Amino acid sequence: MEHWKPTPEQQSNLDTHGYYIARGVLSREQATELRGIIKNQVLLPEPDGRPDADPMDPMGNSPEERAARFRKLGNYCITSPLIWHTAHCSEAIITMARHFLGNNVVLKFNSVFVKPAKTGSATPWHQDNGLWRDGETEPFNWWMALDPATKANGCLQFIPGSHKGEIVTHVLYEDSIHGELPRDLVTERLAEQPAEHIELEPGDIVAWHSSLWHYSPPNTSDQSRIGIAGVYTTPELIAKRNRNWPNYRWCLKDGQLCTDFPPEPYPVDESIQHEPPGPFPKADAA
Ligand SMILES: O=C(O)CCC(=O)C(=O)O
Repeated sequence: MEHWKPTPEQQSNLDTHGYYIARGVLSREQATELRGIIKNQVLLPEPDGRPDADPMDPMGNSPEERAARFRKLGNYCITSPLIWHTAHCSEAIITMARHFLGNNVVLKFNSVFVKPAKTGSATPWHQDNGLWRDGETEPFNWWMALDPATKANGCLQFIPGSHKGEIVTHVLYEDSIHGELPRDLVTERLAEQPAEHIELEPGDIVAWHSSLWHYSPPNTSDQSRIGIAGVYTTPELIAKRNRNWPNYRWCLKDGQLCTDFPPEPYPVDESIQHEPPGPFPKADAA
């Protein structure tokens, strides 16, 4: 496997702004193939789907209804061989992870962020490690565009430099979809430092520090904005943090790219904590 290292500009962006962009990590054709797999998953009705008969599924099963219903496919990327080998466990991305984490790399999280045209909702302002609540600051986090990601269709926004601060307690508002940074802090911060919009072409990635404050707005455009994301950690960091995650998978073992499919689980240490540290506090009680 080739050794990757950031360009001086990427390194300086990572240090000062908390992220860097790498263009064309996958070709446009590869990105289109991955997007096709995801669209099939999201849009095709269940083979035996009869939503009218299912009172727990009031949103229906037509392609339009399914498109409106999915925000995120958590853990989907470890179930799709094409996505796994082309992205999360590919030489192109693991060589970057190795630069930051060393010769043993374990996938911690994987997601598809679907953000459909017209109906795609916002992801609230957060720090990734503010949601994880495991104290990790070291992992390698990336997000890859499979559709063009633009201001119009709700690309990611970052507050540059915000990764240098502490991990802030995330809170829940009445309308929160998950824990988020306190909204008054975000407003104050944005008044000092405007957000940067991360516009990407299919196959480009952005990688950021786990403490970076980030967000994406609703998609009011008629273009979908599908992206995939991954977070890696290492066996040493897993042993150091008192928190277990259920979907660890080996990607790089002693410098060798793992080629198994299904991907090999990283064994969970039963002696460390399994349960999340309780619900996020309510915003007014925080
Ligand atoms: O895709 C999005 O809009 C949100 C992604 C995100 O917040 C993340 O990967 O941490």
